[in-house]
Amino acid sequence: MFFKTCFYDYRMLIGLVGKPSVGKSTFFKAATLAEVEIAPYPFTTIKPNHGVGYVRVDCIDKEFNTQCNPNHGFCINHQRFVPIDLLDVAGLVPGASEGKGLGNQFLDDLREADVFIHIVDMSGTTDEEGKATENYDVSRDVLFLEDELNKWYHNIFLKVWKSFARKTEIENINFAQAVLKQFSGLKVNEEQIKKVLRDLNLSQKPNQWTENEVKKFTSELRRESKPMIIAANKIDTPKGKENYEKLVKRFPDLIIIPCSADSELALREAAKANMIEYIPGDKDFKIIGNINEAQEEALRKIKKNVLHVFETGTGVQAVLNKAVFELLGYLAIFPAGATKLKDSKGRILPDCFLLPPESTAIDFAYYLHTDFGKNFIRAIDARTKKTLGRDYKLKNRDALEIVSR
Ligand SMILES: Nc1nc2c(ncn2[C@@H]2O[C@H](COP(=O)(O)OP(=O)(O)OP(=O)(O)O)[C@@H](O)[C@H]2O)c(=O)[nH]1
Ligand SMILES: [Mg+2]
Repeated sequence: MFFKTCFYDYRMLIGLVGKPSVGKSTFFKAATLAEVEIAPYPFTTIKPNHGVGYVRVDCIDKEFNTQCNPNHGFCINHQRFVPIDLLDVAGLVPGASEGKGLGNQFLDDLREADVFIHIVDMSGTTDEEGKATENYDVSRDVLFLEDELNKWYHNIFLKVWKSFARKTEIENINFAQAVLKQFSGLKVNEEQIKKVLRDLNLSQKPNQWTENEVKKFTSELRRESKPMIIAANKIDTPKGKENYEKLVKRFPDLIIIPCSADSELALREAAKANMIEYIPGDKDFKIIGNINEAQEEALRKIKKNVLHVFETGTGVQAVLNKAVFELLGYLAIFPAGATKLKDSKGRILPDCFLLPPESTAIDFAYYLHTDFGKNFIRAIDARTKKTLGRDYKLKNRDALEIVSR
């Protein structure tokens, strides 16, 4: 069970990471439409930008032949946009863990992240420090960033490790507790620590681990608690597609989505100015307002070079969706009365919540309110009107009523 206490105000946090000048702030701006600085030189961003972005869910209102009124987010053409928090931070350079660039203090800003989006520049025109170059091997960025993040965890771990190294006998239970304490604030949970210990099949005596085993442990814990998806950005540039294809070949096990944050930003701004009709994540748009020739040409290029080339449109919405629903396996759940879809204020299907994988009906009840959890009687599926027990495993896009005493 996930929600023993309360998660009501909790919102998923997605951290945007990568070396300088790859387009982190552009991605952030495209996803949030917040005003942030964007510029073609390294370390444009120093202080983190925090904003609200959205994941896109096929709204269930269509199935009920109605139009929802979201409390949070919005719904266009029965596509529901559910809020998530986004954090855009300063660029990370190789050697950050030893203090290079801006060092890795800003990783502290990312402690609370549930998942990372690694923005990688596919143009091949920025070097490892974000400065202009040519024919840069983009796969190097994937390797160095993982390495820096792992070192971050490793350094935190070493602090607790020293106290263990002196003891002769430690039980794994105490060890897990001590690691948990050391990583508190980093959204690492005990289950993840135990899973890593199990998966790596390391010796029962952590104080006897070799340096290599310690590294394996910290890297795996990082992967488990801060999973990462890659946004292969600047796909619209001349070498973009070629470098993206190389990257996919080189790292077949990673989730890599082609992306053009710049194109998405242009489309969202044009939509906001009522020049076009565009639903984030779509592969097309329609011109509806007055636009000049230059604007029309820019939009035509986006269509030809990005939207019509890649399955996932500009990739920005696809990256957010894949991070939340594929990588983390979260479920979008709609609270819905079995006999009426309106809340007390007359709003139809006002909420859609994101719950972790494996969540059950009782978890959902606790998520809504501790009292619903404590006094849970049953759940009802609003589509089929069937009764569901406390252990019913939630499915994505479930519409449920919780009945409590
Ligand atoms: N062609 C192209 N250029 C892009 C794209 N995304 C961002 N850029 C450009 O890349 C440059 C850097 O963008 P930023 O968003 O400031 O990059 P950043 O990663 O936030 O950089 P730092 O804050 O310095 O770490 C700017 O000139 C952007 O216009 C894209 O999808 N395509
Ligand atoms: Mg920036």
